[in-house]
Formats: sequence, structure tokens, C-alpha cells
Amino acid sequence: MKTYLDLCRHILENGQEKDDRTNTGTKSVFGYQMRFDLQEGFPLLTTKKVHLKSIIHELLWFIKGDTNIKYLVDNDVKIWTDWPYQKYKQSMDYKNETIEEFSEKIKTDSEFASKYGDLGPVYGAQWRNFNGVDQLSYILNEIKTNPSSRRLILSAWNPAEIKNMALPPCHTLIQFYVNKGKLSLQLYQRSGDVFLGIPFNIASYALLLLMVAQVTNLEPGEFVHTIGDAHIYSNHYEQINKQLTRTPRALPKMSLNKNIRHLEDFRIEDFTLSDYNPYSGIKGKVAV
Ligand code: DHF
Ligand code: TMP
Repeated sequence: MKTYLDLCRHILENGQEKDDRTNTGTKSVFGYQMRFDLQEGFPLLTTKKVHLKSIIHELLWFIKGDTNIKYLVDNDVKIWTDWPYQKYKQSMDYKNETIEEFSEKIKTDSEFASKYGDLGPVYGAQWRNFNGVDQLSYILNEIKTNPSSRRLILSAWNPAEIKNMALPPCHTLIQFYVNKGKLSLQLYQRSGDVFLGIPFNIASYALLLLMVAQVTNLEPGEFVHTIGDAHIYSNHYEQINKQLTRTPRALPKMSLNKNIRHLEDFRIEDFTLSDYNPYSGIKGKVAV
């Protein structure tokens, strides 16, 4: 994954300081592209340990069309809890609970979860029901019946509904491409947190590509990752520099349960990662 370290180096060397919504401060470049050939291994960072289970659950949650963090919290995935928690803190019901206590309530009290666990019409909602269109089913059907199409697009960016979302989608649009029996996927990500979000996003879309390839009987080709505002938060410089001292190791391999023929049928146990030997994990604060 030299590709990722090249992005980090590029931003540190050429990025401009830029204010941002969270008032953390960033170094940022506008417009950057990376390519990952899935035949060369599964693109999970080796220069820090990345928590794959969170990534798989998040993707299964999108595919289900779910937008409530309850499914994630029930599976001990914490990556989306900060946003509903912030909202809860501003409500009349807030009684000084910590984020752990808030998560526990989401787990055990389904009424509470439906009131405070929903993120609004984010990814899952748009993928499965964009103003009545199930984009995911449409794409799967098109890939099978009309693979040369140049219209294999799925958009999470629904301007009419942005105001109801806890966070407007960062991974805004994806396009599939089929040629010579291979399936490729390009993501346009409008905003990328290079230390925290990007490693997750690379693995997540690489995984979606593998899953869609399997259920459409195609070989996985390339994942092309295009980023709009690619930024390193000022409180992540140390973590990024630490990774730059580490030499990337061989990529791991991902294998999927070959019996799964429908995208909705994948479960966490259908994913097996092997030969993953990362350096130790590196912690960093997420800007909310
Ligand atoms: N906001 C910001 N500022 N950056 C993000 O990357 C981001 N990502 C979101 C929502 N909002 C965001 C959704 N994805 C983590 C990773 C991805 C993610 C949200 C959070 C994260 O905190 N990762 C830690 C912990 C991993 C874990 O608990 O499994 C990491 O060290 O990778
Ligand atoms: P923004 O809406 O102001 O762009 O803030 C969103 C932040 O979250 C930004 O730092 C990008 C980051 N992010 C990712 O990098 N990947 C993701 O998947 C998500 C949801 C957010």
C-alpha cells in the first residue's frame, strides 16, 4: 500500500492549510486519484492495524438499507455512534449519560434506539430507496444484462434530503465498469479524512467490488478511488508521520464464501481475511 503513503506524502508536501467545519484545521489538496488492482491482494493498510470487522458490518448495514446505528452498536461497531450521541446531548432527554451509557441504551431499549439512533436518510436509505428507486438492485441487474453500459451509477447524494442527514454522504457516487469479464468500480468521494476515514473507505469499496463481482459471475478488476477534498487533520500529523516511517508489507487476501449468490445474503462469517500482518494500531481523535 505504497499508494496510500504516497497520498499522505503528497498532502504533507503540497497541501494547503484550510479551515474546516469541525474547527480542527487541516492540510488539504483538491482532487486526487488512487488505483488498486484487486488481483494483487486486498487493499487493507498494513502500516497500521485496521479494524476490518467494523468495515464489513458497516457495508452489510448499507446493503440492508438500514440507517439506524442499532445494528452497528449491537455488533459492537462504534464508528457511527458519535453523531447520534451529539444530537442526543442537545435534546431534552439528555441526563449526562456518557457515550458508553448511550450505546447501552441503544442496545437494550428499542424505543430509545428508534428515537435517537437514526442518522436520517444516509447511505443505506439512498442505495435502496432514492426517491423510490432501489439503485442497488438496478445496478446488479444492469451489470448482468447490459454489462457494456456506461450508466452503471449509484448516487448517495440526494440534494433534496441532505438537510435531514446527520452527515451528508462523503462517498457520494460510484460507477461500475465491465470489460473482458472483469468488473471495476470507481468511487467519487467528496471529502476524505486521510488518517481515519480513507483506510476504511478503500477497504469497504474493495469489498463491495469483490461481493458484486461474485454475484454477477465476473472477476474483480480495479478499484479506482477519486477524492475531492483530501485532507489530513492537524491532530493526525503525528500518526501519519509515524506510518511514513513504516515500510508497507505484503497485502492480505480476502476470500468470500463462494456459495453466496445474492448480495443481501452475505453475513459477517462469509468473509475470511488471511495473511494480514499489519504494524500496530495507531489511535487518533475523530473530528465530529
Ligand atoms: N468524520 C470525520 N471527521 N472523519 C471520518 O473519517 C469520519 N468517518 C465517518 C463518519 N464521520 C467522520 C464514518 N467512518 C472511524 C473510522 C471510520 C468512520 C468513522 C470513524 C474511526 O474512528 N476509526 C478508528 C476506530 C476504529 C473502530 O472502532 O473500529 C480507527 O482507529 O480506525
Ligand atoms: P464534512 O461533511 O464537513 O466533509 O465532514 C466529514 C468528515 O468525515 C471529513 O473529514 C471526511 C470524513 N469522512 C471520511 O473520510 N470517510 C467517510 O466515510 C465519512 C462518512 C466521513
